[in-house]
Amino acid sequence: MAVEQTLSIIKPDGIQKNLIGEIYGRFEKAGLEVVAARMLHLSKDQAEGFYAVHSERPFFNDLVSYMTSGPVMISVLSGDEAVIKHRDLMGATNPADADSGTIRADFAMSIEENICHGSDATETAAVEINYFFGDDGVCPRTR
Ligand code: IDP
Ligand code: MG
Repeated sequence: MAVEQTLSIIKPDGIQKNLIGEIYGRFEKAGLEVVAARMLHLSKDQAEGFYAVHSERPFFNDLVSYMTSGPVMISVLSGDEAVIKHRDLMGATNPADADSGTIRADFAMSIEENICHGSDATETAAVEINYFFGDDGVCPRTR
């Protein structure tokens, strides 16, 4: 199995619900390691840039408002098959479709306010990690 890195964001509703430890615990139990983390209250420019791929979607403005409504916890996770493992822990985008026991099924309110973000491929993970952490700030894998 390949060791990968992926970008994780606990969105404003996850912070509001005081779920950082709960969510990090799930990552750690699944064998993922937090190798970088920062809490930020995103500016409109930062949120728009991060979600630029969705700029033509009808929900884009609402998504940017939601993502800038409070602080977020941004992390880099490392581990075997980290991208898909993290996506599996999150569950489907719409919590109504998410498997039970996933983060979104357990905590999300709606398809928009869905608690967490995770990169969808190693290529997008590299771009997203660079967006928030640049070339440094990510520790080498420790085990
Ligand atoms: P993902 O977060 O599961 O990868 P994406 O399709 O990349 O899902 O969408 C990015 C984010 O945009 C979602 O996590 C959610 O917050 C929001 N979103 C996606 N689809 C909708 C929608 O149909 N209505 C409102 N918000 C949406
Ligand atoms: Mg996505």
